[in-house]
Amino acid sequence: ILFLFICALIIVWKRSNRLEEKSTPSNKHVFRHNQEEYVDHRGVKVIVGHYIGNAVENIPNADKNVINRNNYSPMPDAGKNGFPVIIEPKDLLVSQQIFQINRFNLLASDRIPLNRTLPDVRRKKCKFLYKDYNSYPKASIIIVFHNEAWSTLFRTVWSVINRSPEELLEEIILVDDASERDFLRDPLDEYIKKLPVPTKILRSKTRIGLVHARMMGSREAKGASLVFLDAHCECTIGWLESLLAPIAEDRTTVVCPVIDIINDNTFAYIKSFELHWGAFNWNLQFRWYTLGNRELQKRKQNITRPFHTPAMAGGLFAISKEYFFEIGGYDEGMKIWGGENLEISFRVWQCGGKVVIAPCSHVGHLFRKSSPYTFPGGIGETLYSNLARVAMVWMDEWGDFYFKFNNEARKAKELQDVQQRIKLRDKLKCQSFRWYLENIWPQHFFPTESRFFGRIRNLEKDQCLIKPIGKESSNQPMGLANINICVNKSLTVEMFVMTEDGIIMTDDSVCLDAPETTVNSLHKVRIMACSGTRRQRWKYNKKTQELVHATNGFCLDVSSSKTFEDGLIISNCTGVRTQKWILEPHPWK
Ligand code: LR7
Ligand code: MN
Repeated sequence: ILFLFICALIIVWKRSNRLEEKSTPSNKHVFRHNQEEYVDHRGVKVIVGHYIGNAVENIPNADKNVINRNNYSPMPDAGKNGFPVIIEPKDLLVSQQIFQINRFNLLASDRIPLNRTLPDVRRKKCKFLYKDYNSYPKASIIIVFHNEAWSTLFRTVWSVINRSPEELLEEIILVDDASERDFLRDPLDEYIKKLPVPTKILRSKTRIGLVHARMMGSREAKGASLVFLDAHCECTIGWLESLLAPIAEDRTTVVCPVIDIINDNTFAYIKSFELHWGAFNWNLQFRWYTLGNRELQKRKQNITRPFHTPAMAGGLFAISKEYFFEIGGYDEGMKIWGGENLEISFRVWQCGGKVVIAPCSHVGHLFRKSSPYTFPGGIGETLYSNLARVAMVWMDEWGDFYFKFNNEARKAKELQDVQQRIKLRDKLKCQSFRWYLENIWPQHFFPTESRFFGRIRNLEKDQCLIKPIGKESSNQPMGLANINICVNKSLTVEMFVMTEDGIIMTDDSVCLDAPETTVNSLHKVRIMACSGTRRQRWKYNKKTQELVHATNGFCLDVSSSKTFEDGLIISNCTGVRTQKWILEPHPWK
């Protein structure tokens, strides 16, 4: 027996060694949120959820019992320190079947202990900061949910309890937005009684959506500050004090953490890029873009200091309770999901506050590729009527720009009554959207009076520039399309903005890019993330109709050579017709 026991020990020891070895985290890789493919902690290339997501379509519905049961069944080391959970081949089918319930790998989640460890992903300097707890506003943590899984919900809760200074935690408020799962009723009521931090549950009888649910929680909150979290987050050490400190300094600051990634398949905790801020594209979809220059410079001097962001992602932020209600809480004309993050961002900026990201605060969020729940009234209608409200109340002539090109939002607009919110804007004496764009997001790629906005058309070929579609739009050869095709494409594909500084950009902050200097004049022109560098400056000569690169002096040209199969290049300016471009302005208001 002793012999067998020793053998077992050795096997276990060997196995755990092997796992450790494979899982050594590496900081070499940087990750972006909406990337489909990334390298995980083990250095393995992963296509995010692709396999699982596709497989689910072909598998019969998961057993209803599984949906309604809490299957949390932890294995002590699963997911520890943020490592990925690997599902053995024998369990793959089951894991795929139940994937669709929550649109994440529930089998993996249910194996990870609610109190799993996570790495300290902060910069070293952060560890010595934010110790003056007495001066920070105590937090009511507000977590709203609709049909969340037990393990993700309570891992959120436990990560708050285990990694927040006790002195700063007033309470946790859970708001149940009419969930239909039995385990979220009595078992939850019983469970929260035993938690070491005062925890309440508020319930809505009808589905009210996240805005109303958060308002419900806020009105009940006793803390001097409100901290909102999605119901599938994991907080890392130091997250709370660094969120609250900026509020103590200036009560009109709204503070977001850096949002790290919890993989929807493996539940690996992946540190994300700190040099991004939040903004939005022409369709008002929230996006992460490279930090603006001014913020980058400030950051170089002090990497722990919170930096400005034009918009917040929405789910994770801290705000003074008093200030939250002073600036109008949320727009309660909004339904279910979507748009509220831009609304509160515009409102805070335009009405005298600020929105920042605190680099010392890291919180993981479980990113999914689709939404697991129903949208009463339809997902499109819900989202577009919320966005229509944002545009109508806060965006002035850029609201018109949005409606002009977005049919759904235009339809939704007719049904909106925004009187109360306009009144609020007047009462708070808020700035215009022009002020916001010029001062808070000068790198924006929206049209203005002093910019060209329209199609860029080649004289010889009768083709126009198009933004490459399909793949990630960045680092792609620039596209060209026949003019008859081009005018039928969507706005985001065929329209370009040319700024006074000669930056030719289009939706989603991508710019026309060529090397600053080049010996070889023939060179592909690419579309790249706007960087504000001289690679992306052009001059339009109205007389010759040439688009000349500002530093290398070559002309934008269309090549018919096979080596440049995509056509767009720079070449010696010779006055040939392929180097002549017509800037066709388009009305945008
Ligand atoms: O009807 C609903 N009732 C709810 O209570 C719909 C949702 N919810 C809850 C839900 O259970 C969850 O806890 O609201 C929370 C947010 O819903 P998600 O997780 O489906 O949203 P998301 O993570 O896909 O989307 C982001 O955008 C939303 C727009 O309305 C909200 O602002 C989310 O909070 C926001 N999430 C984040 O900001 C996390 C980081 C994402 C990024 C980038
Ligand atoms: Mn979420």
